[in-house]
Amino acid sequence: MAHDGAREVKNHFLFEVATEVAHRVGGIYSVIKSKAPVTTAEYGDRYTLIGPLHRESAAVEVEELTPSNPELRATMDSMKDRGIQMVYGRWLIEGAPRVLLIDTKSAYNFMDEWKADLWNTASIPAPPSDEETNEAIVFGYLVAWFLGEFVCHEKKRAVIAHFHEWLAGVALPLCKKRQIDVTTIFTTHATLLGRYLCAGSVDFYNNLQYFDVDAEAGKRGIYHRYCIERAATHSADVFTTVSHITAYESEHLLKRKPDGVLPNGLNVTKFSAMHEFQNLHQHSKEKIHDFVRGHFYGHYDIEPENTLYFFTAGRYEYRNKGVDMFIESLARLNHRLKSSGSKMTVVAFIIMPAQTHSLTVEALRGQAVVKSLRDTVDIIEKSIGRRIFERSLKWHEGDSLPDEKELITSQDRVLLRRRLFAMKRHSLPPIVTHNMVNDQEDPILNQIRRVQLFNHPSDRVKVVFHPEFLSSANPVLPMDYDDFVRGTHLGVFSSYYEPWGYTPAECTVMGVPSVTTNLSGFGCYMEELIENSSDYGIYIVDRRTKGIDDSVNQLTSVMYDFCQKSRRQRINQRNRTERLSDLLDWKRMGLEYVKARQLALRRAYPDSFAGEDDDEEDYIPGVEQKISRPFSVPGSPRDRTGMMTPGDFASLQEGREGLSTEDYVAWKLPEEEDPDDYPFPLTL
Ligand code: G6P
Ligand code: 1S3
Repeated sequence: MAHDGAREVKNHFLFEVATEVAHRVGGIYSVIKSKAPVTTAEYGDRYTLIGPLHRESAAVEVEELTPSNPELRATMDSMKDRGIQMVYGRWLIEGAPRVLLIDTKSAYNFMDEWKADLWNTASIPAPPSDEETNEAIVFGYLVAWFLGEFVCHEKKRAVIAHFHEWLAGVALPLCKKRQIDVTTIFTTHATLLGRYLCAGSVDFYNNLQYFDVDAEAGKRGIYHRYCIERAATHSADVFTTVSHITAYESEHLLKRKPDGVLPNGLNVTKFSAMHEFQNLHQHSKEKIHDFVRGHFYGHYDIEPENTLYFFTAGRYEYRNKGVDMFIESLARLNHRLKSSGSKMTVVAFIIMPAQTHSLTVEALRGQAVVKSLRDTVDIIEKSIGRRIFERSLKWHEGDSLPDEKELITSQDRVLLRRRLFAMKRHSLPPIVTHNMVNDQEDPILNQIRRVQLFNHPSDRVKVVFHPEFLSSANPVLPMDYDDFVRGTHLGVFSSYYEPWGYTPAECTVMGVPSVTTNLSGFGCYMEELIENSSDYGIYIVDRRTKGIDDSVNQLTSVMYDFCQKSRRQRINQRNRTERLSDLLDWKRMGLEYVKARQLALRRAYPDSFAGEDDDEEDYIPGVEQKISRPFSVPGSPRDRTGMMTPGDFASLQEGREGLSTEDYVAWKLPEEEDPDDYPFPLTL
């Protein structure tokens, strides 16, 4: 929508609107939080994030401030005068962006009026019982109200409002209908229909163009939500999504071709010591060993030196996140390891929150008995030390040396025996660490039962299902997620529906190899960019052209081959994986956001760009150059590519006048090192 052109595009304001501002629910929180440093670096206090107020999380995440901008203050005051409560402040994260959190409950008295308006102006129905949609509507009306007021106070400069996901999208058709003088961007991180259709047993990707979208939404009781999502998509000046695969999906299910792809980045931490991440791996792995010792007590036939930790994690979407395939592949891996007589043990963790009552007594007991054993051994160790010392003091030439019979007293033996008896166990080590609300019907547990991975001593693959997000305050597995990931050897994310997929990307920046699929945004992104991504610890399973059985076999082979690697090979591979981090850094990825904003300004205020080239319309071209195989892989050319940015395969235009892109760096693969030069011992 072109506006009257009176606003200055230079030094424009940016509002980013999402329901997960200072409130973690899922992936969008990761996007806006990790992106904050680059966006605040570019905008300073011209950037404000807007979200619904959740008092509990705001109390810990936000420090309240009075806005210094008079137009913002005036806007907030006028809304407060009408009874709307809000909190403005600094989000206490890196980058410290300003946030405006609006209390939707303080506007619920307007809900019926707004629902009627939504129906009259946009023909979007709103059933009374869908609370999530009620929230989305009230929040959307509040945001439109805010933006409308703000541009009445701030008359000089342009305003960009960038909305994430349908839940924050109701304001988009309102901005358009009311002709509010802002330019808008809508980024979808998934489509509602895509998520629902994939969760059922539908051949989604081969039928994308044939779905009767209204009927499918109606059948699933989400027609009204779908209407909001579609209205948001079509009302935005610029429509984007997070990956090419979701761009294709959006085109068919939302009926608008995205203007470009904004892949998700991460805020990459660089350690001053190059190999610090390897040391951290070792340190975190020790903590996982501690958990395993407790969990498997009584059947502890595991040698830490020959044990590999695999894991999957994420929101509990059994089929979409590929847990079905992971478990089936683990069963096949178990069979292959057993029949080849492998000495390796794989402990596979599934970290997915489900409804639980509490930790199981057995899980707590496991950690407790091992702790008692450790305490007892410590006591015995100290008393042996004391006795050796005393005995040595009294030693004369010709005396015999102290032997072990004298050193371990009968009292020590009794103590130890008592601990050993406490460790007797008649049942197998449990699969799940918590009491599940719906144990009998839980899809993960049922799949594990079906493939009979019961942690039997003969099994080379053991399974632990932790149906709760990790936390260092947890008494059984006291580790935060990042620490845990660092300690593992391989992340496995065999998703069927995954618009982007932060989990494998997080593994990459921590130097942990991972498996993903060519149905995930991240997998496709890496496949496009890297010639032989498995050399870099990015394994991509084909779920697009292969049947499910072949895909399962491929995943099994990836895991089996990984088990054949020597420690030295694993260390090398982790180094290569970690070297890809810069590729995923917001410093680079954020450039696409810059381009999207630039395009939004150009569309709304074309007069401000008069005289410049107008080639904005090219749509998602392909990658021009790939990162070649690593130097250390024999027989590969060393034709490094330089200067690659995500813009090499997105459509949006480079920042021009009024936008500086100097914060964003071009990416170059770091030099490969000789593993023999590592400043730490390689324990082979
Ligand atoms: C890191 C540590 C090494 C350790 C290795 C174990 O690289 O710096 O000291 O030997 O991890 O690797 P692994 O793959 O066996 O866990
Ligand atoms: C979505 O969250 P999800 O796990 O439901 O958004 C994330 C952030 O863009 C994305 O990484 C993920 O693939 C999507 O599925």
